Amino acid sequence: MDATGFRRLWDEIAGVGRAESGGYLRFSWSESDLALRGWFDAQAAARGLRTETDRNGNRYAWWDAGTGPAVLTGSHFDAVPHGGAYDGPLGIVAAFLAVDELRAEGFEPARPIVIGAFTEEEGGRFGVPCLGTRLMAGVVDPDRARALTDPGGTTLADAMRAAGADPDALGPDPERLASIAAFVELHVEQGRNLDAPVGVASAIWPHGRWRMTFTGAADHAGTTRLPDRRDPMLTFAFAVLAARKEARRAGGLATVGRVEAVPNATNAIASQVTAWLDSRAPDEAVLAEILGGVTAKVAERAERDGTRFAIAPESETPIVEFDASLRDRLAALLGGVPVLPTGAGHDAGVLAAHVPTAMLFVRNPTGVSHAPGEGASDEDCAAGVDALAAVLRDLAC
Ligand code: HGY
Ligand code: MN
Ligand code: MN
Ligand code: MN
Repeated sequence: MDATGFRRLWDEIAGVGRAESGGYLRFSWSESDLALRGWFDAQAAARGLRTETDRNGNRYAWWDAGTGPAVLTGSHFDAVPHGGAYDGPLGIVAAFLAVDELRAEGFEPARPIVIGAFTEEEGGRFGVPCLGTRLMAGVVDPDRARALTDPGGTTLADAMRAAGADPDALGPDPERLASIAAFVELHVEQGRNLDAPVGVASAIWPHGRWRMTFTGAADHAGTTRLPDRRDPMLTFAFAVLAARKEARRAGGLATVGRVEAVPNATNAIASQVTAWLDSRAPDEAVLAEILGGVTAKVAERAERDGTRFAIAPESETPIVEFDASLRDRLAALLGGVPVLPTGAGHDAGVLAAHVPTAMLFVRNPTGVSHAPGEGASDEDCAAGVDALAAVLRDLAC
C-alpha cells in the first residue's frame, strides 16, 4: 500500500462531521453517522461485498469465501464530541484497503472475511461505551439501552427509529459471536507509547465510568447567605480535585466530564449537578483504590456542605489480556513489532471475552487522542494496511 492510495480513500470521509474546531461530531444514529454508513455500503458494493446490519445496529461487509467461522476486522465510526479523525474510522478504512490488497494478489480466503462498523463505541451520545458490541455480547440489558438518553433527552430507541432502525430487536447475539473465528481491530495508538509505524496490543487497562450526582438546594445567588447554602456545585468542584488527587496517589488516571447543572443559571444556586467519572488504572486494585478514595472523600465533603452525593457505575471493564498466542503470532508475523498495553477501551476489549481477539496499533506522532490534534502519517497508515492484510491472510488461509 502506498501513502497516496491510503490518502485517496481516507479523504472520502475526512470531511464528514468535521466541526469548526477541526474535531468531529459523529454521534451514533446522527446525520454524519448515516452518511458514514452510506459510505460503508458504497465501499462494500464497489467490492462486491455483502452488507448487513445486526440486531444491535452494527454494520458488516462480507467477503463470502471459503467455509466456516469468519475472520472479523473493523472498528467504529462514532467519535467523542470534537474527537480526532483516526480513532475508529482508521480501522474501517484500513480494512477495505487490506481486502483490496489481498484481492490484488489473488488471495483466496479459506474462510469468510468480514468488515465490521460497530455502533456507539465512544458512548459519546448515550454514555455507555462499546454499546453495539456490549449488546451483542449480552452484557448490557436491552431495556436499559433503549432508555439511555443523549444530552438533549433523546432516547436510543427514538434515535434508532428516526434512523429507520428497530430498537426492539436489541439484544444478545450468540449466533453472531459463534460465527467469528477471530477478530482483529486496527486502531490509532492513543498515547505516546509507540515509536514504530505498527504495534500489537498486549492488554487494555481495567477502566470504567461512574455517574456522580450532587444534590443541594436551589436558591437565590444574591440573597442567600453563605452559611445557609447547600450548594451542589461546591461538592462537585471538590470531587474534581479529589479525583485527580486520588488518581495521583494510587498511580492511575481519573477524569471528570459530561457535566450538567440544574438550573444552570448565573444567579441561582444549583439544585443538582451530575457528572461522570472516568477512571483507568494498570490493575484492578489501583482502580478500586481510586474509586474508593473518591467515594469516601466526596461523601465526607457532602456532609460538610449539607449536600447529598451519589455515585453509580455506568460501565466497568475489567483488565483485558489479549489472547497471548494470537498476540505473539501477529507480532512475529509482522517482524517483531512492539507489543504494548493501552488505557483506551475498544470493541476488541469487549469481544476478547468471546472470540480470539487481537489489536494492531498505528503510530500517533502527536500522542493526542479524543481531540482535534490526533494524528497519524499517511505512510504509517499505509504500513498499518499492509500489516492488517498480512494478518488477515494469515488468519484466513
Ligand atoms: O474511552 C475510551 O477509552 C475509548 O476510546 N472508547
Ligand atoms: Mn476513543
Ligand atoms: Mn476507538
Ligand atoms: Mn430575580
